[in-house]
Amino acid sequence: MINEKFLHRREMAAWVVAAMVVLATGECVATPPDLRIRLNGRFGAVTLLPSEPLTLHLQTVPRQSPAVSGDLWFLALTSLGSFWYTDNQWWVASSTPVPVRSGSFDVTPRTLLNGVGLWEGDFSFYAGWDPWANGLIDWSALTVEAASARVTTDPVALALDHLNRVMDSEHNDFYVYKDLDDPGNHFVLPARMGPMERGVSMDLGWTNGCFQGRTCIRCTFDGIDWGGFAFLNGTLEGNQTAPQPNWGTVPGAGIDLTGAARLCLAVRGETGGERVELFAFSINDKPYGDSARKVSTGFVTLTPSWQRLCLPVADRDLHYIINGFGWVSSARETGGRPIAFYVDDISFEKPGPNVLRFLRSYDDPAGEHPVFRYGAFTYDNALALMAYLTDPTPQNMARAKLLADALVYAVDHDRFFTDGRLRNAYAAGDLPLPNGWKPHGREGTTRLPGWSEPDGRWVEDAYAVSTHTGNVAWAILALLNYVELSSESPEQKAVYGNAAQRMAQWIENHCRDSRGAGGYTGGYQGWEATANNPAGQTKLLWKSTEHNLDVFVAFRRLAMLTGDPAWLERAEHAKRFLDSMWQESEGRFLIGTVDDGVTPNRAVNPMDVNTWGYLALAGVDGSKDFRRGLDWVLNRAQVSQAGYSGFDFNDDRDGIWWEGTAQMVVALELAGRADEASFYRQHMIRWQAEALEGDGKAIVAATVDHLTTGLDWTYGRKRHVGATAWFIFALKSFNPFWPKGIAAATAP
Ligand SMILES: [Ca+2]
Ligand SMILES: [Ca+2]
Ligand SMILES: [Ca+2]
Repeated sequence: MINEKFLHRREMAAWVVAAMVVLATGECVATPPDLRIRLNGRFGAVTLLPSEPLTLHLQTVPRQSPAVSGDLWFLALTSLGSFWYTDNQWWVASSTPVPVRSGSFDVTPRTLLNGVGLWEGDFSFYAGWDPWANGLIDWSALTVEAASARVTTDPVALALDHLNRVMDSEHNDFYVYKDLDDPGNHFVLPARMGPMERGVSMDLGWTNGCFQGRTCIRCTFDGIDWGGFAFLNGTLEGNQTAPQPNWGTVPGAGIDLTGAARLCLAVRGETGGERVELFAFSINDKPYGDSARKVSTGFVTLTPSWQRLCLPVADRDLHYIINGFGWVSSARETGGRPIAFYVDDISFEKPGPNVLRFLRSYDDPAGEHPVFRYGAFTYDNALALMAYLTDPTPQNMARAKLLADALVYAVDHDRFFTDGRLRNAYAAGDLPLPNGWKPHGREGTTRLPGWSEPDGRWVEDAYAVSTHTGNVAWAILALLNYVELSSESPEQKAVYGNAAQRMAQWIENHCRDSRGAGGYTGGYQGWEATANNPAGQTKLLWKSTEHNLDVFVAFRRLAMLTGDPAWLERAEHAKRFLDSMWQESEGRFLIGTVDDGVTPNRAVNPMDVNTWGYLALAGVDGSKDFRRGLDWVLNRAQVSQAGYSGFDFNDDRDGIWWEGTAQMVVALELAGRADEASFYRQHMIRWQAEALEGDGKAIVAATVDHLTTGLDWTYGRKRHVGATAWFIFALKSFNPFWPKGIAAATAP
């Protein structure tokens, strides 16, 4: 019985592979519709808890007309056999193919599965179409689309799914508007249309009764003449900090939407009966206007409840779009009556799995501070890259590569600096600015996180735009780990290694310090020099033990990668500072120095200098017993709270900081203290499953909101990419400083 199933699955896999091979040889006889499978709104593979619902939706992109002729199939391969979807019979178990439609039919988007209670195991879903309506699969002209789901209780697989979901959250579709300031938005410049450009207004941050998420758009028209808004890509030049309208006169300022199936949005009237036209691609008569002819709903009558409207766009030439959405109303249509209505969730059906991007650090779209809603911190993304390396499936390695590519892109495409520095954070969403946005004359520069104030000004966070030495060092470690653990070609590895060297050279050139015991200073703070900020960034003068631990390992490993002894000397320069911060009498590291670069800062006692101290230096420097640092953490930062045991960031013990707890687990495990490691690991696994703000997958950063660090930031009850990545390290006993072990790493 089991063997039969196994054989059957292999047969089916061969069926799909055969179809792919045929397609690759180009023997198709007709243009098939594009079939796209979404699982819970996501492309690709998803991992589910047994209790989690699964929705399987089919998107279709008709190439010529929605009516096609042929055979259409939907197949689910599962551990309990194969199932075929039929319109009347739901999913039926069958060992032979069952076509859902045979003949001529509309390939309309449809939901094929919407349920809970799937059994544990792997599920593969296929949609297949061939042009001969004979009820048989015709191998020579079969189009297949596949997606997979895994139902499991494995904590690592579930945690990785959290990273996947966050990584893809802005790229499952191509958004025009999701929420105010959402980094996934495009065509972000609304420009007035109509005589005198008056009589219309919009509130892009309306919060009452929205269709989806935190905000929607409230639109008004005063009932006189006509008017509306066009959502433009716009342009940005020189020192401008806000985009300017472009109605089709500027070349190189369009967005390529090729592959989009439909433009979909949600709309409702304030009272019902409002008459509006919704459209896109309206700029058709200008030299650099929309390449696509206008699509429009025509004038439609709104209802007081939300309606979902979709406009097919796949038959248009979408390679150069400057107007992604718009609306108008007119006195003639409204009978001279003023109207108000709402729009939300405006997106083109177009996945972007390969778009360069970083992960939002906190999965908290309703959170109080915009930089935590949307900022993708460099450190968290270095960790996410490494988390994928701990489970090197082809899918995970592809994601690690995309993050490595994003780091390389970031170091080469700053909007201002060309000296190898990274910023502390980037915007989630597309990493590059859109075409036509050229701050300081540069194209494709990286987007930094920000938000609009109520008066419309765009604001950025001082920490996010700064460059701290430790964050650069973590990016170097991420690239070095990718080079060591991936099977890239030597040429490609050199690309990542060279980018790591440019980052390291920035640290050496700008942060090497001769005061006191040497080492490297904290980095540079604030915004680059502009007309409003002529002084530019400020050099930080304090020195951090953590930063120097990161720099020490990064430089040592660069020396090994490049064979260049200069990096060894630089690593030793960091090491001298580390030696001065080790307190032999107490058996622990201090946090670093104050601004004079000499006087130790004894006001703050973080635990992670000791976990990182152990992970970075044990086995490198045999003259000190860094295990004593772990005992210091056990004695000074251990917290039991609400049934959980773990560690605080500092020694006031106001709650559990799970990222640090995971660091302790890795360190204790590598120190041979497996029982203690196992104890805290079990508490983390329970926290993953039980935290109120969690989803059974992510790690919520702390057991309390505003967990103190002793420094000028706190941790809260928010799902955190960094904590989730460290959780994966803890379960995999992965040391991010020396993933192959120090002995192996330092062998000649
Ligand atoms: Ca057929
Ligand atoms: Ca919304
Ligand atoms: Ca604390």
